[in-house]
Amino acid sequence: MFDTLSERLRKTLGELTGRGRISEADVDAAMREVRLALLEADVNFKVVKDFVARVREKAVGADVLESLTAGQQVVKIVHDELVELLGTGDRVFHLSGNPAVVSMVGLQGSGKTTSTAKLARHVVKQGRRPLLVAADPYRPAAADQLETLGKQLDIPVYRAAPGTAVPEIARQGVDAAKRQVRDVVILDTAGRLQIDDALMAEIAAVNTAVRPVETLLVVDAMTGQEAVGVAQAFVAAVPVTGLVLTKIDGDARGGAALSISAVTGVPVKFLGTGEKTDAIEVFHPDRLAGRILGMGDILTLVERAEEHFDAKQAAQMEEKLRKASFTLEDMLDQLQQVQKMGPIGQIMSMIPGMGSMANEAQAAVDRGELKRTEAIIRAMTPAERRDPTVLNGSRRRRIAAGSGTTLPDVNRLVKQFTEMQKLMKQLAGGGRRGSLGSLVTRR
Ligand SMILES: Nc1nc2c(ncn2[C@@H]2O[C@H](COP(=O)(O)OP(=O)(O)OP(=O)(O)O)[C@@H](O)[C@H]2O)c(=O)[nH]1
Ligand SMILES: [Mg+2]
Repeated sequence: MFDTLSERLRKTLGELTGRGRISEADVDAAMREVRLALLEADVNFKVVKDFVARVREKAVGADVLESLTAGQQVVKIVHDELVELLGTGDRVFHLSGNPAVVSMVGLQGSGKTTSTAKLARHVVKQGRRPLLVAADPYRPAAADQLETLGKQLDIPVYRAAPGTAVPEIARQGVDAAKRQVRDVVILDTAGRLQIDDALMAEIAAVNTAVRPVETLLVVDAMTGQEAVGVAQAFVAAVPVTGLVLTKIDGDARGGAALSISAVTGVPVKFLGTGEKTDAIEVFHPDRLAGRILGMGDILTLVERAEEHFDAKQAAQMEEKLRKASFTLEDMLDQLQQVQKMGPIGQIMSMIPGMGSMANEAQAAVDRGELKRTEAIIRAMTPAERRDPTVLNGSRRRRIAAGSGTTLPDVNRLVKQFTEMQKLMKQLAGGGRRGSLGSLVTRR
């Protein structure tokens, strides 16, 4: 998501920074591009209008244009305003109360149940003991889905007797949490196909019954401008305290989701970045702005690495890289570790300067190149993995056949690896440190 927006903004802003002095006309031309880029990304038109006006006002203001670094300064203004736009409101996830009650609301299929499980996992990491409550009495399958997720995560799920009214389910859930000494209750409420008065009254009644400290509106970032109206309706019916934007791993333009905060004043608190229960990020507007503007997002990358890399293994890997004793076997390990962190394109876009390569890298993965590399290494004997110089023609043909690839594929990989090894030896000689390993172990 945000790829096209990101690309266009990078191009426009790159042109600004590439220049020595800039004029008011240059700023105006750039702002026209920024405006178009935002509108094309489906950002709400009023939000765009205000945004561009604010940036322009600051950019043509007193000292900026006079300075020799005017281009960079304008980029900084765009960045800061983007952070401001994305970061409306109080983003703290409040978990006060015993139990702290969190209610998940939103349209059907927006990702409430998935996000309930993700949040539960998130609070467990903070040392809390959540209880999930299936507060959707209309579809038994909904409670089953939550129960399955709860089992996976080893988190209890409360189900009321069939026919129980939703506010009563919520009350019973809170009582159950007290009995089971659980300190957070997350209510997974029923989906709404569209804004419907009866169902709105129902979530309002839940709010009155159990007074959630957080009422999170779950919004599918793939829905367009309509999402803004939906959010406004929810905000009018219940005191929504935060947004969870889901499916930002998708390829929709995403601008509408980005506008909700600015229009409603409700802060984004979490992002859903995939279907699995670990695909959740605490929302940091500065990091997203950095990603959109191609400045990378090292902090999120390090956090993901810390979560998915084994620190000891990472240290060993770093040692090997330093001594240039890194083998194809290690490469296989590393490939698998990196893939645990998320889709390659997503990871690359967090590395400063790599943003523009993210799409190509993801496309390569989608074409199955990573799988091919893995298959080739797996088809080698341990001795071959440690020392690919033994790979003569017949061994290479055997590996190609064994991995379902072609001889040129095998040759290419061996060549790439040999070049990489040469580079590592040079770096090792220069005593420089590199690799993700050092990112992880530095802390
Ligand atoms: N790619 C991706 N898929 C997601 C994300 N969050 C949810 N999904 C998928 O979206 C679909 C709907 O998710 P649910 O959590 O069941 O949505 P819901 O709001 O509970 O749906 P109802 O209970 O029917 O209203 C599922 O297929 C999820 O796997 C996300 O962040 N990324
Ligand atoms: Mg659901």
